[in-house]
Amino acid sequence: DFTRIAPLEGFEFDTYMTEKAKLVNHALEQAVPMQEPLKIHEAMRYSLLAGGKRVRPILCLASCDLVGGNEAHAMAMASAIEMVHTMSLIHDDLPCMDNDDLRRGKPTNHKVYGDDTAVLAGDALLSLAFEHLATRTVGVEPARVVHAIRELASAVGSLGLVAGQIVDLSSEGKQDVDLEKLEYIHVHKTAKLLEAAVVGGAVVGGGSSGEVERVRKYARSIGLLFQVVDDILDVTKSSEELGKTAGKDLVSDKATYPKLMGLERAREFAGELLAEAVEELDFFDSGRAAPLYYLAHYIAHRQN
Ligand code: GRG
Repeated sequence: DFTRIAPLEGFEFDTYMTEKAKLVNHALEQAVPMQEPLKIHEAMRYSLLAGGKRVRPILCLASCDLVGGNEAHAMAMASAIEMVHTMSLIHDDLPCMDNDDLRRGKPTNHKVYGDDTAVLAGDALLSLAFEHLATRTVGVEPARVVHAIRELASAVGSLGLVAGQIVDLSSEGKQDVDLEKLEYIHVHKTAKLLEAAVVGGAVVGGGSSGEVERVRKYARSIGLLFQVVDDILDVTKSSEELGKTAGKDLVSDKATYPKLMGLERAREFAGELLAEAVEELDFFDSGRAAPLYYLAHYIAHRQN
């Protein structure tokens, strides 16, 4: 159901997003200052501060707030998540992976700094993410910090983002990608990091294990939703561009939800995932849940 009644009259979602993105950008700016060696820090900052919607760090802050935590306690986690996300984009854009020239409306990291520096900028951001999370999460019980580190590490590694990427790369140009494999790729490439963001925010925010598991379910649904909507947008946008009913991804080789289940069923599936996500929020105070509620709707209805 795409049209559930909003739980909080007067919640200004756009203002919320702008304000939180500003806070995140400020924290990221501070987390990676310009210093020697200049070249590597310039390359790290180039991609990290390139603009991005900051959906993951905002989810992290919103989840901390949901369980009654202090937002300042989740800022290091939120920044670490965006560092990991950015490094995955830098590496994904490399010639040995997707070979993309543009990202966030700017030339990709390797186009500006060369492949060697882009690899290192990614490595350095990955390492800094964990250092930052471990050293800059203050006022939180150490066991909770360790828990947050563990969530992020498992989301990134060979059973997380890297798993999704390797299966995706191995599937390229093959015709055997069925719904199960497509879901595996998306759950690992996209949903795992969203899950770490939301769960990490609840963990450092002092959430109970019951609350943490509820937000994990929310995150899994919106993670897959993010990708189903992406696939739908790919089709509908390219059909608009082409002025045809069948878009690029209905005719190209790449497996997508609309291609494997049809556009209408993919839309229904997105609606089901949205409903599943917001159902988990019913157990929380509706005022505190409003940002996550609107974030789920934002992911479902975004136009780019
Ligand atoms: C993580 C160690 C490690 C290596 C990287 C390359 C790789 C392994 C994984 C690829 C991950 C990848 C590129 C996933 C796609 C994620 C995705 C949905 C990106 C788009 O996210 P948005 O729309 O982008 O939030 P902005 O620019 O707004 O942040």
